[in-house]
This record gives sequence, C-alpha cells and structure tokens, in this order.
Amino acid sequence: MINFKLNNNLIDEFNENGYLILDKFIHSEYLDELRNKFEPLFKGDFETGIEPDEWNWKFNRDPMNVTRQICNAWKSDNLIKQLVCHRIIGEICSKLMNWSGARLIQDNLLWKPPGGKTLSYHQDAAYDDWIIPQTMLTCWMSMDDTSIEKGTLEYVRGSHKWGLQPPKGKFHSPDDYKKELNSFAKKNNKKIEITYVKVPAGGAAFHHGYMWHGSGINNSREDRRAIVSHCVPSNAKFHPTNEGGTAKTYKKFKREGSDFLDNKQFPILF
Ligand SMILES: O=C(O)CCC(=O)C(=O)O
Repeated sequence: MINFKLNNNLIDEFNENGYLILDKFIHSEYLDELRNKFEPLFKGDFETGIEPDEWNWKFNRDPMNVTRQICNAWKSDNLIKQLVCHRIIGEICSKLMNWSGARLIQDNLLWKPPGGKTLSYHQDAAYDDWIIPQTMLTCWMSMDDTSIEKGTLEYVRGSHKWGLQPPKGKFHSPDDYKKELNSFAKKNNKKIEITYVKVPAGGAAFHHGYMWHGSGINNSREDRRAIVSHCVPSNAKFHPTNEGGTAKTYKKFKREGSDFLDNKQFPILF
C-alpha cells in the first residue's frame, strides 16, 4: 500500500525545515478505493458499524462550501485503518522524531470541495496538552493532485523551531486564515516563509507538531481530499490533569487511576 524508504539526507531536510514533502507515497492502485470512501463516510455509512470520534460535517445539515472533517475514521472503515495505521508511517515518524516507537493519536479525513473555505494556521501539538510529552508528528496524504489554486496545505518553513503556543481563534473557515500566524510572528519578530505542498495524488507530507500550517480557499472546480495520521511516541501517556485542546473528546478513554493510552483506542504503528 505504501512504499517509501527514509534516508539520512531526508532526515536532515526534515530537521532543517520541519517538514518533508514526498511526491510518491501511496501505491496508485489504492487511490480510487480510498477516494470512494469519503462520500459514504460523510453520509454516515460506516463499514464497521462504529461512529468516528468526531464528525464535524454532515450532508443535508452543514454548508456545502466548508472544509469537511472526520476524526478517527479508522474505527469506522477497515481500508482507512490499513492506511492510517500503516507500519511504515509509524517507522518514519519514529525516525524523524527520534522516538522508540509511534502510535496513532488521531486520524483525519479532510475534504475541501470546490469553493471550500480556509483552515486557520495552527500547530498540531498545541491541541494535545492532555498528552505527555506534548509532541506530535503528522503524516498528511493527498488523494488528489494539489495546487495553490486548490487551497493546498501550507507550511511556514523552520517554524517548528519557534516553540509551542496555546491554540487561539477560529479553526474552521476564518476570514483571515493567517491572522494568528501573523500576530505571533509580529510579536516575536519572526520572518514568514511559506511553502505550498504541491504533490500528485498519492503524495504525502510529514510535519513536526510545532510546525505552523494552514490552508486557503479551494478556488478550483475539483475536490481536494486528504487522509491524515497524527502520531505521538509509543510511550506517550495521558496528562494527569490538563483538559485543553481536544481532551474533551479523548479523555473519556482514560481509565481511573491510570495514565496509560489504551492500544485499542490509540493503536501502536511501530
Ligand atoms: O489539509 C489541510 O488543509 C490541513 C491539514 C492539517 O491541518 C493537518 O493535517 O494537520
């Protein structure tokens, strides 16, 4: 399903930029089947009979021109699980971040239709203050060819070295999706250098949990879809007290008196 070999030059590139952009990652014969999963999942047709943990957009309920998101579709669909829980993703995350292993903390299905609105610039690890250590590595896999016109993912090169800020502002469809980024950069005297992730369908991008990233409006006539694995170290634990970020959804999986992340809810990839 995935074919990729990491080398030391790519690890150095990741350490320098905070991201790695790969034109080829998923075998092309899987792409149609993966793309065909989006519509039924967003319509609530779940192969396993299990609802995803978060389902932020539904047909006939929500506006057509926003970015649609499902979190933890792996629980609802076996092919999505095969992809987001792939051992190679865990191995790359571990090598890039110097972890002894990696586990999935959350997946995302993101569907930006023609006219689909923005996602605010943010840092992924900022949403995980309920995890120790508060870190993350994200593998973003594109189901479509991407371009600036399509509102592709954007990175601020080197911003993984800027430290971690608590999440702020509106995440979905803000009018100015660079507002939080610009205000942070101005206050801290940082220079913004943007890289657009332009890859063919089946390409991928890995980014550090501190990386500032977001995406603009899809001004094309085509869909822009991505499947994402957000990973943490395999030995990460629940924070005993913190309740910020996405804790309200995921702390329900914590057992009383224990800080262990359950492998059934947060699978080990590597
Ligand atoms: O695909 C996008 O527009 C945003 C993706 C994102 O924020 C992420 O994968 O962490």
